[in-house]
Amino acid sequence: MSSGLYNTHKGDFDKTLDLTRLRPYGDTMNDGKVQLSFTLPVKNDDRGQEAARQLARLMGFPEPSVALAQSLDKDYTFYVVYGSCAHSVDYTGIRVQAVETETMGMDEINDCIRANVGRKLIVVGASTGTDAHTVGIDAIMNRKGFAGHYGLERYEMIEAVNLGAQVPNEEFVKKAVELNADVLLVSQTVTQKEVHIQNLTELIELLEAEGLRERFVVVCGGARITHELAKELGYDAGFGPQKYADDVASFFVTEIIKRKVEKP
Ligand code: B12
Repeated sequence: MSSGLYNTHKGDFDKTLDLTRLRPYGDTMNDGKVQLSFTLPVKNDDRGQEAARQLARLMGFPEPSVALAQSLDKDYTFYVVYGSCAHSVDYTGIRVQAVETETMGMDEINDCIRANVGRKLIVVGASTGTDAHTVGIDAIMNRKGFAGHYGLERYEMIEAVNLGAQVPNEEFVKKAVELNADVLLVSQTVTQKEVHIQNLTELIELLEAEGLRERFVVVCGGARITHELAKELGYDAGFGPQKYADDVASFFVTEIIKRKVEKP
């Protein structure tokens, strides 16, 4: 039942781990301990704390304790609640849809483009719609990169054009055609009221309406983007946190070569 990690990490002294009934780990195996935080639009008093406890019980924490109640202003209070989660999940049954391309290093990616495409790949990226967050797309595209991974601008065999934030889908598509792009990179950070779904869907619809969808490899990313969601919305791939330029470039280079083989 247990993987190698569990054997070396804790299996020697704890035999109670059951991955079919996985629960959070706090101080001891299976104790279910969780700390959660939320804000209630009420003043900071005993009644507010009891409301926080009752909500935590309804969320599956039978004996919650309020570790912190802090006034944000006179009518809003921030709570940190500590408790044991009563639920478990079957980890062994979980299957996720993930990008399967193996990540190459920057030099390897450049060599791969040189050998298989024979010219620079043109990559156009933006944070689209009303989204003003640029740090995510910059992390992937800017020369200096992010967390020790160089960005696409540094890749010798990639022409990276970062259009910045709040780029309307129409303008994004126009620019992609003008630059004769191979790859479109779309960043979405704000997910309030599902605005990212609307915006990402609109881009695909626009590309389809203009007969351009197959012309580009289209990839989206952001803090709450999964590969599964991206595929559902008609994208070739989706990348979230802990993914960098080399992951993304490995994906689109492999995809472009695959398409060349299928439709030379
Ligand atoms: C910095 C920031 C801002 C800055 C942005 C500055 C800038 N130039 O980007 C400012 C102050 C302007 C801002 C404004 C707002 N923000 Co803000 N902001 C943040 C903050 C603190 C950090 C985001 C960030 O930079 N992360 C770091 C990057 C590197 O991470 P990342 O985006 O996930 O990127 C990684 C991956 O996701 C992936 N990736 C990202 N994009 C792409 C694209 C592709 C193609 C690929 C392959 C991969 C990829 O690669 C990156 C590296 O691994 C977050 C809270 C937080 N701590 O996350 C809130 C947050 C994102 N903001 C939020 C909100 C609500 C707003 C505002 C609406 C607030 C307001 N009411 O005005 C406005 C937005 C206005 C607008 N029109 O968009 C919310 C979003 C909630 C939601 N789920 O929708 C957050 C989560 C804060 C919160 N907890 O409420 N914000």
